Amino acid sequence: NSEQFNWDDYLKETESVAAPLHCFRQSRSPPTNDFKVGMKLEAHDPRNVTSVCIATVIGITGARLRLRLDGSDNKNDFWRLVDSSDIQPIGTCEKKGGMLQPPLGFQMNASSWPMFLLRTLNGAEMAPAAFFKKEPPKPVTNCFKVGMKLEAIDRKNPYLICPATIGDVKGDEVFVTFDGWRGAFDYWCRCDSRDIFPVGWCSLTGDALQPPGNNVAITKSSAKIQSSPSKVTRRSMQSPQKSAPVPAQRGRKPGRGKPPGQSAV
Ligand code: MLY
Repeated sequence: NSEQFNWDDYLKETESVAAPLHCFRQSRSPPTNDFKVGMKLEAHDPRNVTSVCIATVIGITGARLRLRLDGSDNKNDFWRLVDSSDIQPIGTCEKKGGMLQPPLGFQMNASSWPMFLLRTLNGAEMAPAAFFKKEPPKPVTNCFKVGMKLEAIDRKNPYLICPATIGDVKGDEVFVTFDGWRGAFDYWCRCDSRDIFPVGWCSLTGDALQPPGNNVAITKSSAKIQSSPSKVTRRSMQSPQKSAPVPAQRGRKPGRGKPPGQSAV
């Protein structure tokens, strides 16, 4: 499919360069993901990081796991790389002298936790220790430069990995901007964040890289649209992947690659 997003073409069209591999805290070749849906493991509660909880693998996506904490609801799933230090085999916490905790928002009475834990672990399919990979070392310095391209997790929609550009660099932090999305999803993160990946990551893991946003209807001449977005504009802001693919714009300077306009939702 020639309409599909292609990094080589996109880098040429935007006259930009990919951030070098050594900038990232990611393994050179993505770790293999041997986990299966239904397996249980221990995970730090993202909403209460000092707690180690029981989690179940709800889905597999590339080198990441979609996880849900046992005893929690289905509205707080989170994603972790198989080489994340946030996850470990069942038994690790106890071995270290710790105690498994109920997740934040445990749906039952707190007093029922010990029994819930016993029942949860009884007969559970536990992910084998060999499935957990060692977290890669931190890069020694922040070697990102403004304008470099990368693939980044959309933190508002963390199942999505998208083309992005370094918009700013400050100390150990970088400003991740999402191409074609008018700033609505941008964020600062540490340069050693596990949420950012080198160009080509998704094609190696089999993840579906999102195409850049395409707010192309919005230009300086469309002042009318700015005060009252048309249906078309709204649709293109919400889900670019559902509208007709628009080829990346030619002849633009490196950077965000899209004209200023209305911010996405
Ligand atoms: N809010 C949109 C999703 C937008 C995703 C933007 N990312 C790819 C930067 C929706 O719910 O459809």
